Amino acid sequence: MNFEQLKSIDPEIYDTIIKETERERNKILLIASENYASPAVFQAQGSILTNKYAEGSPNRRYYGGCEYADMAEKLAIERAKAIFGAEHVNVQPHSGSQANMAVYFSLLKPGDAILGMNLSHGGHLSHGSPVNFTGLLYKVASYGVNRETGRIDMDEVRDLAKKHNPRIIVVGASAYSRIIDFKAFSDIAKESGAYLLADIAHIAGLVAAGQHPSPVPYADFVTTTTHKTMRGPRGGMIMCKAEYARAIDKTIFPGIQGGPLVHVIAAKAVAFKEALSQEFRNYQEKAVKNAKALAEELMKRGFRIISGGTDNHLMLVDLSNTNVTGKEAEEALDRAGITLNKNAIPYDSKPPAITSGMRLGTPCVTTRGMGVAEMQEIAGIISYVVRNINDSAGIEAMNKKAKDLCDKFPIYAS
Ligand code: DSN
Repeated sequence: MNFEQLKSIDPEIYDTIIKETERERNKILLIASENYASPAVFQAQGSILTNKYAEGSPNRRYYGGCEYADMAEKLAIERAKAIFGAEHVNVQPHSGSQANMAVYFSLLKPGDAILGMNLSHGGHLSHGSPVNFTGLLYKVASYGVNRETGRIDMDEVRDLAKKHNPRIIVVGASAYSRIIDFKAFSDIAKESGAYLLADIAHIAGLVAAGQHPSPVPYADFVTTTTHKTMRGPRGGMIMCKAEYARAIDKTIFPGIQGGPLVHVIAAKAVAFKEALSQEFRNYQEKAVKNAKALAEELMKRGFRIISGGTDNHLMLVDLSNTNVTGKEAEEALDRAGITLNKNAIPYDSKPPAITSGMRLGTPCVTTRGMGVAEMQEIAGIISYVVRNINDSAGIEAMNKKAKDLCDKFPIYAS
């Protein structure tokens, strides 16, 4: 990547970008919500389209000169429809939270009830956490996972829906490793007269590639981010039935956003074109295989995985039997060249800044071409570090192993 002008005008920011590039090249990134976007995505996102104001939607803008902004946005919408089969798509949300906010604001009044997955069991802030606008504005009821199975208990969801009469049921997670039964959620939503919002931010790439069942036939609204497994630019998107199109578009603009980020929308279009390729389908299949292999190898080494394994791109490791907290594991592993995040496990007794768990995902390592053999090697490094957390020399040796793996699977090489 060529940053000559940036280097001369702002050497400090140039230096920051170079250092981040080195970090991403030279560490094994296992944060389940991250990925390596392609240089084509970067080029669209870093393009001249950032200059343009285009409030409104294609062919209905509040500014002149929007003909190329229209082209970019129409391409993004058409490609998203081709990937997911949605009736209506809005590609303007700046983030996944904004996408969710638009759905809530289209349907709810403050004080209405929503039912979502508990953040501490793997849900998301914007599904009703007390510290989020959803928790402040709405009456929230939360479902979790069963203590024994680690899986969503559909009987609990049904009972809570009956008891709380939510106007929206939210399904989707940021730390749940099992297939989500969207049809079962849709049945419960219908029985209780609620709308169904499926937030597929984590699994969108898998859904796009047929590695996870799609919620599109069942949910009234489907939201996602476009980075994570979709491997595009950081941003959000809403899909919905045609009958809600106008309400959603109006809530996004002028309801909660101003000018769309045309450069990001163009980059979303590029990512969607990539997502329509066979290469992308193969990639998602491999990411799921790699996650299974990593989970199996960790279990062989005595680690407990919540729910006993994974069906998708991530897993949640319970560290309770290791005497190491999530925070300690995250820090020691980073010194060993592996970046992941501490994560609360269901029914965690430790606070969110400490936690008893860690979350691992395979989107990044799979993008750089690693496979099952490398997952086994990575599990070995993780196991050594967690079990020898005070052995600085050993951790240094693991760091060398991690670096060798990165060198074998280069990313952003030029
Ligand atoms: N922060 C994201 C994650 O890491 O899963 C969710 O938005």
